[in-house]
Amino acid sequence: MTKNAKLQDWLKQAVAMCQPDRVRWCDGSKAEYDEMIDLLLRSGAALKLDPRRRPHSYLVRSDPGDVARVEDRTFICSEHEQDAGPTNNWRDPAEMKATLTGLFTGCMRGRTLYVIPFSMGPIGSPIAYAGVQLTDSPYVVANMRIMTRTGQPVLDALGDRDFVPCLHSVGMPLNPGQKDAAWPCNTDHKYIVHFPETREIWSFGSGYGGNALLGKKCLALRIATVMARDEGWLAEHMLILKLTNPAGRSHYICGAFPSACGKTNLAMMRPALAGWKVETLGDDIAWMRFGDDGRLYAFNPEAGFFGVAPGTNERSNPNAMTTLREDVIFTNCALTPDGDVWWEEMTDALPERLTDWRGQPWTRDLKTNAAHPNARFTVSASQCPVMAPEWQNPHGVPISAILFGGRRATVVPLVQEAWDWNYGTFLGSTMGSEKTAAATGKVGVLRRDPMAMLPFCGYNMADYWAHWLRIGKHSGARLPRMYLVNWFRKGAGGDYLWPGFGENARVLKWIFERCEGTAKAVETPIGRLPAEGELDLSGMDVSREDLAELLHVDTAGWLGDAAEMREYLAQFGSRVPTELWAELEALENRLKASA
Ligand code: GTP
Ligand code: SPV
Ligand code: MN
Repeated sequence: MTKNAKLQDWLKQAVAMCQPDRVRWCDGSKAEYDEMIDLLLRSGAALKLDPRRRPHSYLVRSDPGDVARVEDRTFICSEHEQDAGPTNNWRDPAEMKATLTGLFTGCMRGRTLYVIPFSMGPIGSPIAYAGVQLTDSPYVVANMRIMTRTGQPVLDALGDRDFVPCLHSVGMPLNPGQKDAAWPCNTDHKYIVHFPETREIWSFGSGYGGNALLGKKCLALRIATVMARDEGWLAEHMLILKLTNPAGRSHYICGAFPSACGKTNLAMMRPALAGWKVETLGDDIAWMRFGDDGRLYAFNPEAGFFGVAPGTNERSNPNAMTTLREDVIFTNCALTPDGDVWWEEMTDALPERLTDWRGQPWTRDLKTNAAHPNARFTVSASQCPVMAPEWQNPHGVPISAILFGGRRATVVPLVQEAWDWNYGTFLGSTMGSEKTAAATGKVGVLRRDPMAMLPFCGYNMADYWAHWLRIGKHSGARLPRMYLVNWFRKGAGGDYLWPGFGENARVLKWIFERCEGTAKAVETPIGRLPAEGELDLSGMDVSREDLAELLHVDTAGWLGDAAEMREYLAQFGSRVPTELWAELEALENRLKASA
């Protein structure tokens, strides 16, 4: 329990508004987790997988209308519209509070309100931050226990300090005697709402992922970006990995890739190069601060992975497959006849018969997805066989390089290095990626996704770029090198030119050796690319033509992209830092001069 006055007051108000039948403080125990799972089993939301195949693991099926983040229902309610910026949905905070108060009034009738104190970052770490989530979803309680540090130790460390209040409801009150839905949610009203000035989160109507596990995107990104801006640090949609060369030297690398664009896979990679080692520190979010030595130190505020299942297999991500052997919550995967899960590309051969993610019989001649494309696993990071021992270091690890990358079928080469922080910030700010199933909407459309933060920045994106540029001017800073990478370049036939996954180690090796000062690069109008023979391709069968294409500087393509970037930046008006315009102009001039 706690004497925290803010928590007591807020809880009292929330209970009065939501009118739950019961209030329950979560202690984060295994017994409590088992109880939540039991509720899910009994409601029909979850199935127990065969313990001989997948011990202590469950398959949960969501409502078919509640399968991903809802970006069009995500709001940043700053006092001034300009402070949310053109890429966020803005509503007046007072009006939004009134709307939400209407929706939340009585919304937990017939249900239990769970109080989940959680810490983003190791409990008691000077750079961790606490939140408290109130929710009526046992699925959320179970997932939060895996994804964050929860329970009494969080309250003890919190004392009477401040925290981020996170109010969540699936938005489906129960009348007396009314039968509950297996996956309760609200079809008509979904609101994922952030109040950046007062640092509050209200989420209504969805039980899925980033909509409902409020420590993740809502707190550790959208609200944290605002705190980071005010306090001089960075809250980013980035993986953190440790790369060690055969001689035993290590560098830590962060990478920003949009949703479902390869963070988990890169973070857990088994390198294709003998003697090289990758260890994982985080797969989705990094908080970074300057250390006394002027370096940026990153740590992962989460304690688990909420990872994309489709595409994961023994070849693409063997470490994830090991992580998933037991104690996993799978959501929206398919079910095999022998009581295990399956998803697209899990096995080379398509199973003959399955139960699909909706619970319908599936046969391979149907040619539909058996698992939802945004099917996910929730699993504790401690189960990953390649976690770096220092992943829970309360001060983080010093970062040598930052990668930016998206899905680009054309134009962007396999890797390019920025000359300096400002150009790297420009490359990150203007990066594009083809949309994935991680959010609702049309898949495959190219959109600008600055630093992979388009859906996750809690304030005006242009001010966020200015913040990045300010970080680069930190006195005494010894800044990481910056890179743009692209594993998703396609050939004329529509196939990926680069094998990706473990083979990405070849690119990481070049980056490592750039950090060490030993690898050579060639200057091009778009940045520094690996010099002839500098990318280690030993034991790999990529054709000369494909390689040429992967490292080709597509001048016309880049000029077209630059024109799009100009249009994109223009929508932010005078808030765009002049440095970014200068970088764009210089890029265009270099491209024209080389054309
Ligand atoms: P979020 O959890 O949504 O933030 O995603 P993420 O960035 O962690 O993406 P993840 O690593 O889960 O990858 C998403 C999808 O991309 C999976 O289906 C992977 O199989 C696929 N993928 C990852 N890395 C590569 C790669 O190097 N090449 C190719 N072709 N596909 C990849
Ligand atoms: C993402 O969409 O970037 C995710 C999954 O990491 S979710 O938690 O649903 O946001
Ligand atoms: Mn993510």
